[in-house]
Amino acid sequence: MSGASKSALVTGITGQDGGHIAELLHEQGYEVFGLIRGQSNPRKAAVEADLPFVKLIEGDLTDPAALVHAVDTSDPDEVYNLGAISHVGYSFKNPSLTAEVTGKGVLNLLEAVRLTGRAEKTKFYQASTSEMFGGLDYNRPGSGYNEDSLFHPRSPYGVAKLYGHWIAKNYRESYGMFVACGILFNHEGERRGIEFVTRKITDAVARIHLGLQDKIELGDLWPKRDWGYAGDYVRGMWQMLQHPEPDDFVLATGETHSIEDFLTEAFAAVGIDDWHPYVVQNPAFMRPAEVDILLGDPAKAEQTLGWHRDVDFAGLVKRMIDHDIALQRKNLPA
Ligand code: F7E
Repeated sequence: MSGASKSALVTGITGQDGGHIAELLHEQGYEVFGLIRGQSNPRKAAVEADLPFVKLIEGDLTDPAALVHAVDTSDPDEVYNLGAISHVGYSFKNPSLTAEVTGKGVLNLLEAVRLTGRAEKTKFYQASTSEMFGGLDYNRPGSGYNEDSLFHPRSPYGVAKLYGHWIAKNYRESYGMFVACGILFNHEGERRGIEFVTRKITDAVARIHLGLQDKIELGDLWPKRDWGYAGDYVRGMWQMLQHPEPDDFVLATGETHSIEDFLTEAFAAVGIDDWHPYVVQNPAFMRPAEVDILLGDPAKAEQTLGWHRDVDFAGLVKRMIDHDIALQRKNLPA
């Protein structure tokens, strides 16, 4: 199905998923609008260079009037609400702001769609997250979390996302809006921010490989995550909005790996067998409450949407390392 003559509004356009979905929508022929916040957002120039086809609209998820303006300007067939304070560690330090942006921001955007008379026209994708499950032992089914699993969020971020998830479902049930919630497990790639553990590792390994850095400081190394490739996951977001019925879907790989596994794979990619001499643990990167293990079961998305992931764990680490080595080489003096 082509998106020719369709319009989409993407919040979180400066983030990893915003970049991937904007490209996908542009390739499908959509007119793509992106919400960008801040008086002088330092990432604006990078977005303009990376995604020149995106029409940027200034506004903030905490500002209802700005969202009405954004929705009126873009007149979207599809809204992708990817904007959030998305760093779990940061959310412990700024819990109230996280509630406003990551939680109440969803309500503000849904209201902007509804109050401008677009409840029937506009399809809405809400970026829900595996952080809503919490990873606790008693709460984890053997085959992995699915759409029916219990929620027990373990961070201000997870709690705020749970509000966003339920208010999105509530607007589906209350107003008949086409609202789909994608419960996405960790997804990474070349566009991932350096503050997330995978990119922090691949950036450091690239620099160590090129002799630009000696060590990497990390927090806990035992937590396990179900890591997939962001490009595969944004395709799933789009598929959710093309499905005849609005619904909730888990996107995951069905595999889980510890941070130690990620280190092993990343260092092996540059020919280093033992990563221990390069890694220093620093309590500053540990969290007041940790999500021990995340493992998702994507069967519903696979069977209902025909979604599949192309990139596996080894492929993900390899493409991130290759990208970061090339990036560092570009910055080296000739
Ligand atoms: O941490 C541990 C950390 O920050 C992964 C977000 O996209 O996915 C992401 O949340 C694990 C945690 O991602 C460091 O304690 C150790 O156990 O890369 P992360 P996350 O917290 O899993 C979910 C699905 C989302 O929805 C979020 O928005 O790695 N860890 N040492 C570290 N983490 C970081 N960031 N930095 C370290 O130095």
